[in-house]
Amino acid sequence: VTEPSARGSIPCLPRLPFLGSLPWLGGGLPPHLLFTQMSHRYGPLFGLYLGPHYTVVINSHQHAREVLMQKGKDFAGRPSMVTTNLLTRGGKDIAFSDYTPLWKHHRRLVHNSFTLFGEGTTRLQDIVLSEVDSLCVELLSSEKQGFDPSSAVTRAVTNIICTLVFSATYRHGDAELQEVIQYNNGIVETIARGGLVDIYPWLKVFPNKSLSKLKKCITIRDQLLTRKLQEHKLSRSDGEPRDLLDALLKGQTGGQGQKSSEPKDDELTDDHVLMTAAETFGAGVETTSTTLLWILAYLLHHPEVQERVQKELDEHVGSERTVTISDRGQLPYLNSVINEGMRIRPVSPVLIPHTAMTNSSIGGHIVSKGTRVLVNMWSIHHDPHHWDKPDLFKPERFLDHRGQQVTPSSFLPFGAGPRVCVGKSLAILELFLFLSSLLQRMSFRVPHGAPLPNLQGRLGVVLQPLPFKVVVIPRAGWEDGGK
Ligand code: HEM
Ligand code: PLO
Repeated sequence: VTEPSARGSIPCLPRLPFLGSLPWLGGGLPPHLLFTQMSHRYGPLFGLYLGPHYTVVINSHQHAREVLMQKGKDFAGRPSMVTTNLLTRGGKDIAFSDYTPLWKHHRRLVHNSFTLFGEGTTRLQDIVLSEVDSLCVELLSSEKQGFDPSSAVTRAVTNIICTLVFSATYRHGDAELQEVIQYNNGIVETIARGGLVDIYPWLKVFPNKSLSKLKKCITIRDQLLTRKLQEHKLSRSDGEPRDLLDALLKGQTGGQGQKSSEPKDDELTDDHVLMTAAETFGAGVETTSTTLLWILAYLLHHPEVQERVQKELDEHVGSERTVTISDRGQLPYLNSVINEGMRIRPVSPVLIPHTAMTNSSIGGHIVSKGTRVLVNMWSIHHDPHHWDKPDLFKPERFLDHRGQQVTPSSFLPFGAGPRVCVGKSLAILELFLFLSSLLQRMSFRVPHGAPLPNLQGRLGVVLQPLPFKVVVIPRAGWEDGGK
């Protein structure tokens, strides 16, 4: 290991007082592409000033592993930001809360509750499979001329999270489900646009249209979740937790729920419970549905990939029975398609900012406490030194010559270390069960005369595909719509 500082300082963009490096960040490119471009000029590790904040940008998997894993604890902090403070009541959640003993306890509790519903029981799989079934029925009876699949996919994924978090399952068109979907869309639309506000916190005193929309959506969200929390407190028993809300209530000190009016430093308050539920929604819905839509978009571009997945499914599962998670080991090509989708279009092309908790170093360069660190997953997933023709969709890159699965070291779709995605195993379960059942039962085509989906995407809070249309063709045995 090279002594820190032996390598001199990290190359840094120019800066002006007050504005920092902002004048050099123009050009309108989204951050992940801008940073990738800059890494060609400054090297894979460079610094810049976002307003007053010194920020290091990481573009190589070696540095990413050092920051996220080897020195994970040094870099496990989160900066305080205006929009996310609004969203999380000042960091009473998991994703945007700074690294503290309470946060560690909180994260462990959420992680354990997820595990409770996942491994060891078939409950989670049953919940997912029942939504997958309804989605298949809906898609198979859809408009034959072509339709946008995004609302059906979002509804299915939202329903899974509603069951997990507060045991509600909604029927098609339910008013409360519509409300959840709408406020969530409102937050997604506004939170990333408040970008500037997060650089200059004092800007929040100016009227800001998207900030007020964000506040409105947060109010609606909080009313709904407070209602659910009250219902749960009344109907809760000492037995097994029914859902995430029950598990969190049980995890609060004493198990009876604390009054949020007199919180102690080491206790999970009702606010924490509420913010966790809200975040599980946001994270659980946006990421999974976006990934599914990206994979669908790529399958429309590559009918040969779709056929190969279906061939694999026909050989190992057939059309008679439901695919389950125990089939996963038998379907390496499908798993590779999922991996390739998450590689080529990471939902989170730049990870949530990390901050240095102590003085530390990256690649032998000194990094002082409080430095912000942005991990650019886009450039890591498109690094030509590690990926052959990185802009092409080639699922085979995740298979070796014997057709066995391999995981390249430059592949980190869920991050890693102390801040790794808490929903990782849920996400993998969902992606697998959705795609396997969909492709077992139907094929997707571009509607006659319609263009192929645009693959550029649009960066909001996640990187989303632009709307596109599909036609669904039932496969043999599923012509009756699977009812
Ligand atoms: C964090 C990816 C699904 C909950 C993250 C991070 C990434 C990620 C890249 C940030 C890591 C970092 O900052 O270093 C994904 C992808 C998903 C997915 C690609 C699906 C395809 C989910 C689901 C849930 C979830 C289904 C919950 C139900 C979270 C939470 C965090 C997180 C709470 C914050 C962790 C922390 O800061 O300690 N995810 N995620 N994610 N994810 Fe996911
Ligand atoms: C999505 C909109 C919700 O209303 C609030 C929300 C909570 C958690 C966020 C999520 C949003 C977007 C995706 C995030 C997730 C935490 C982890 C995940 C940022 C803003 C990723 C991919 O890092």
